Amino acid sequence: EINLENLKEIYFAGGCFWGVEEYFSRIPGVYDAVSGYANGNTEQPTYEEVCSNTTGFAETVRVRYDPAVISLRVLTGQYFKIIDPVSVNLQGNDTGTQYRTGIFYTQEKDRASIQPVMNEIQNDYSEPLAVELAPLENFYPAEDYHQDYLQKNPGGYCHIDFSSLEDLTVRANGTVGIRISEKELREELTPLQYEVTRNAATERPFTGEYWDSNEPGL
Ligand code: MHO
Repeated sequence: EINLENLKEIYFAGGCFWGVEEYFSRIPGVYDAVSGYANGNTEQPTYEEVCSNTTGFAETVRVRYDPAVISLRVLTGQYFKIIDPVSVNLQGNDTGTQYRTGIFYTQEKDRASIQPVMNEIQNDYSEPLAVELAPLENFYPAEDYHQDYLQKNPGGYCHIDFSSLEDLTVRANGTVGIRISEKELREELTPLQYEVTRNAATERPFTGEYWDSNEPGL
């Protein structure tokens, strides 16, 4: 039995939420990922209002995770694999405030887990990171058709190149992001961890691979 009270949440804005949601849904220890709109200045925005670029919302994914399986630090490291952290309001083909990058937290102490990862990433760039680190001000789940979009629309628009991520992870053998089989996953995780991981995937068919997020990579 999963105790939902043990789950934590963090909010990642990384461009079009279709791909971001799909990505986090695949990470073991992530219980669920929900697409929505965060840190804007109206209430209950529609997708069209968010696209009008006058409401200040960022397409954002709420990630609920089990901290016994994956730490916020590792989760943050995974986030940086799928964004361009120095691009201002631009991810993939998509431009505008709606597509800004950001990590929005609900507990002040989460900053202390996230900031060191950002500092380390910053060392790799001469420009300042464009990623906002800020408290979550508001979050509205997006319309149903935006949830699990890439599961409902295989081959649909996705600014994240999942295939290049796989190549990268093969080369980075032994670090975060290597893909492991379900058999290995079962052997490596405690029954509770395994159940949480499986639960993240119950809504969708098992594809044979999961992200191994147990190794600290950053
Ligand atoms: N370029 C994509 C973005 C969709 S996303 C939900 C489109 O216009 O369909 O922002």
